[in-house]
Amino acid sequence: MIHTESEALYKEACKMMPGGVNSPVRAFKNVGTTPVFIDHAKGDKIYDVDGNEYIDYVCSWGPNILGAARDEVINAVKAACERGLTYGAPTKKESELAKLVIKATGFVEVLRLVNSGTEAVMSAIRAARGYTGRDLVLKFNGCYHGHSDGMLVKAGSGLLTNAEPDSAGVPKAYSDCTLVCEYNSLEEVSGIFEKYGENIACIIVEPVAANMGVVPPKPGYLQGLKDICEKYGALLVFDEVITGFRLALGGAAQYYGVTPDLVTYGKIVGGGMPLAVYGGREEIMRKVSPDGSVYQAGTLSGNPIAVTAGIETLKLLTENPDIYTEIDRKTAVLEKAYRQSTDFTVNRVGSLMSVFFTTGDVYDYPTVARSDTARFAEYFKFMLEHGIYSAPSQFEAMFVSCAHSDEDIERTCEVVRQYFSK
Ligand code: KE4
Repeated sequence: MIHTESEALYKEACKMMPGGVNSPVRAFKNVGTTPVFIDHAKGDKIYDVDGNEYIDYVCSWGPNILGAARDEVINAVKAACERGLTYGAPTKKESELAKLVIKATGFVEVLRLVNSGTEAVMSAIRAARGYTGRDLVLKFNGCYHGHSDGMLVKAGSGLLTNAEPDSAGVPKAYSDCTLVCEYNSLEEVSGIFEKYGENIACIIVEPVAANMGVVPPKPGYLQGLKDICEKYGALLVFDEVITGFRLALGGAAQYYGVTPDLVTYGKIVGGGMPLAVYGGREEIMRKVSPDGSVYQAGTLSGNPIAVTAGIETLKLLTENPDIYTEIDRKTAVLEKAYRQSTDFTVNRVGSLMSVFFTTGDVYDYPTVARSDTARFAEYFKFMLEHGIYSAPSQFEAMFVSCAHSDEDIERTCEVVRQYFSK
């Protein structure tokens, strides 16, 4: 494949934007090659500026569960644009989207629309703190919840200690309010709650971790977190920005049968537009301004264009439940091809999957960290050059959409077999 136009555009972009991108992972730094610049996408295909065609397993990091540029969504958004892009005032459509989320999840009673997963998480944590009157938040090593200061932290030096900043520009005062445990260890969580329980506002967790590659919860783990929260009067927050409306219409909460106190959604709920949600139990959400004293606001929150994309996407998912069995079946075909081609560890939950360039169980960040990232980079480049566009990092997930044809899945399996038989 030639990449001359991408290389030229990348050089120019780097002069004006950090890393030439508007989100770091897109810079392909983890795989040591020039990012491809995208011209357009349709269905399960994505096309770069040099005219190369790829089967897309990034799906914009999750939103494109229906494939890119789904006709019904595009047509509805086009019509909505004619009526104005934003009003900064309430609209009927926001209530229509809220009804779809409340019906789909079955446990969300009150919610607020915001513009990004980061904003949804930041706001949910503030609501949890406002409701409990407590300051501390517990998160898990390897889980990512957007770039609000308190979430950009890493485990402190000793066990059961406060976190440390994991980014320049995050004051220690912020990281002091965050605690970090290893994912999938209830023992560590119990220990931390014995020490800090009375001042922990909430646990925030990816019910299926997908930001260290795909790491499923061990049996009983999510329910165990809920039980510990109930014992100490803390709230359980599911960050379902990735899993929401993907693992099932009701997300991981439905898939695992565990109901959190608060939940965040992003990506799919906006149909590819900047829209995210936080919500949950009414008594908690009534704390949010203007009903309550927890302030949160946004100029473009619930704007009619993003809401239209979200409504059309959720309507299609609600009206076509077989989409979930289809994307699960297709991803299982991919999983089988990997498992038959390599001893490397494959984790899959529904239409989320990762191949880790290590062997043995991968169930938390330390076991993920055993992966050979240099070997992953070589695999990534081989796949890209053979027309398969997957995440440029060992620590991301593969996403499958209902637009992925059986032929394209089979073609991908062929390239997988080719790579691992080299
Ligand atoms: P955004 O602020 O990027 O919309 O959402 C943040 C976020 C929150 N919670 C979870 C579980 C997430 O996965 C994310 C964002 N996911 C990454 C992909 N791993 C977005 C891609 C990127 O950062 O460019």
